[in-house]
Amino acid sequence: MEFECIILEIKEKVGLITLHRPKALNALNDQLMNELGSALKSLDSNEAIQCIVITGSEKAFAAGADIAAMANYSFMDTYKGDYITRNWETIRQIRKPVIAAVAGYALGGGCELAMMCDFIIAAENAKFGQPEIKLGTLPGAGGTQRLPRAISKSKAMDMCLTARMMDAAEAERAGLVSRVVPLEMLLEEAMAAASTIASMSLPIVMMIKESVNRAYETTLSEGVHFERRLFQASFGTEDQKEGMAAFLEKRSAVFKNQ
Ligand code: CO8
Repeated sequence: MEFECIILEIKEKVGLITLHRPKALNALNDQLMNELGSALKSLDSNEAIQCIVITGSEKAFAAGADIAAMANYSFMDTYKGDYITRNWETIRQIRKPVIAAVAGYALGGGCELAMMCDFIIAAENAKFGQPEIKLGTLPGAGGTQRLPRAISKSKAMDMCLTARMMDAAEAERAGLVSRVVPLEMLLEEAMAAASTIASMSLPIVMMIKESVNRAYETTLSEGVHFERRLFQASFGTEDQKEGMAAFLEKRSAVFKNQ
């Protein structure tokens, strides 16, 4: 499939998606979101791919939903028309890990997209924010829900109500991002993390993703129960036998994704 607003590259077992609307700081219009959804689905169903990285440019991961495209929408357009909801949740259906490699602005829908990824690696120049309040609206792709879970109610309120941006150092302190690296190291670091994940057993990787995500949706006792079932299920895989045998034989494991 031909893409115009994203670039899709396959690097060994990693799918790299680069958001690419440079003139609009990667503002997330319908076309970009459709292309992103298609690319994510195709990587998820590609057996050769074991991890996905989404990145943007040095200046912007994404400066939010496309304000010019949605400025004149009516309530009925947004409610009935599905214009700006289509594909926003596709990323949540992806079963393989998705890493956001964020440089520059991750604002509004851009911050929300990054938070929908499994973890965020940020460049030192990254800036996160939910400035929708300045536009007379509010976050619409999970910002008011994922930010409090990621960084506490107090900081989430502060960001959503004042529209202030959080720099990379604060985002790391607050737990929004897992690592901060110099800008020139960002892609290398994200691809190295993706390659490490891609060297593991894919079914176990998927179980871990499913189990960590369950922590957001359920009680502690239900989550622990769910985790234990998956732990038990892992003993039905060849890769668990291989992983433990390799440890005991003091060699590297060779996983077959079985
Ligand atoms: N939408 C459309 N175009 C944009 C956007 C955007 N979000 N952000 C930047 N652009 C465009 C600018 O209009 C400009 O275009 P042009 O050159 O044609 O005038 C170009 O990108 C460069 O931008 P600036 O000149 O403004 O660059 P600066 O370096 O001066 O400023 C900023 C960079 C601070 C990032 C600034 O562009 C800005 O504030 N952008 C808007 C940020 C914002 O408010 N984001 C939130 C958008 S609303 C949202 O995301 C809601 C999500 C809901 C999802 C719902 C799904 C269900």
